[in-house]
Amino acid sequence: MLTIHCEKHRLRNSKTELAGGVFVEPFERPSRMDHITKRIRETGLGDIIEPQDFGMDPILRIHDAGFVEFLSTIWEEWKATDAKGEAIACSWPARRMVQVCPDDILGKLGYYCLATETSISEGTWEAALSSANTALDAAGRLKDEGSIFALCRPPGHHAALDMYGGYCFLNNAAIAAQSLLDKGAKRIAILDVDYHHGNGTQDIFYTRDDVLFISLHCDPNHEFPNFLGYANETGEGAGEGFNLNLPMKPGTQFDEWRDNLKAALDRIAEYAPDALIISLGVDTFKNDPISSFKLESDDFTTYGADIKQLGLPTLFVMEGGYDIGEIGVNTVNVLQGFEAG
Ligand code: 7XA
Ligand code: ZN
Repeated sequence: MLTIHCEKHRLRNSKTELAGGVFVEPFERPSRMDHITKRIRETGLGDIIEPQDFGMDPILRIHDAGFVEFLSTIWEEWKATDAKGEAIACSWPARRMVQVCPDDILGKLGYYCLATETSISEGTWEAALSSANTALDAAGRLKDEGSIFALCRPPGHHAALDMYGGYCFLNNAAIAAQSLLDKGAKRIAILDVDYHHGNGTQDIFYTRDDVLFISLHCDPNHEFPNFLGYANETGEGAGEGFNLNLPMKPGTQFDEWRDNLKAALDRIAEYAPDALIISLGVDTFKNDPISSFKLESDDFTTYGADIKQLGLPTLFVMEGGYDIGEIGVNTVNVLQGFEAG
């Protein structure tokens, strides 16, 4: 399987994540990618190539223009202040407050941010752009390749129409889905297997029936992003019935997870999409430092083969996964399981 990957991801190298009341080295760090590319080479999965640059148009098909302008300029604006560290939101337009973006820089950060753990640092925008280009390049090759891996970093599935957070800035999977539709596909299914609910992807496609979004994740009553991802969120308007959330309790084991995967695959088969996008997070692994599910490394191979049974052109887009020691094995196990399935 061909992998698309951009070295510019290294430009996203934030030093601060607010976790447990203190600042820690971010879990979402550049070395994650090194472990995955090393495993791809060790196993001979296939070539790894750099993406082209697709410009801003495909990004603006998904994200709000004011949000994109904010992301592309905020770091320069932040550096011009007397702030000592990275740009971190600390106030929000909460309930019964005014939902308008203010001129004040901290106000702007709060307006566009959905979670405070994600700071903006030098190079964040350039890396986010390269990650979107990675997904776009892979989407453009999907027809010829049949299946392909977009090794995106930073990840994307929490990024909404006009919000960043959960380590995500641009929604790579959504941008790829829209590009496939713009090139003639009629229906796309996005299956999100990351431990966390893909709130951004849900938000983007919630009122549409040309993208079926299904997410398998830890119950948001107990886990980030907390405020979206419940089973009763089924879509709205034309999108009613095209959003399926399958939340599971903390500590879920593979047998139960796989039952939910089967339900997701049945719904995708019924939808009969032209292509399938997998938002591939491997933070369902038993030793993941920020998650609680109990998948073993072999389980990733098993479910890769399960997905193959749909017989669809399949684009894998990298999302989360933070056990640095096993992230390469678990990611490549899914892709190899798919190929062998
Ligand atoms: O899929 N999303 C992630 O892996 C990032 C989740 C960020 C959680 C931060 C909780 N403070
Ligand atoms: Zn995750």
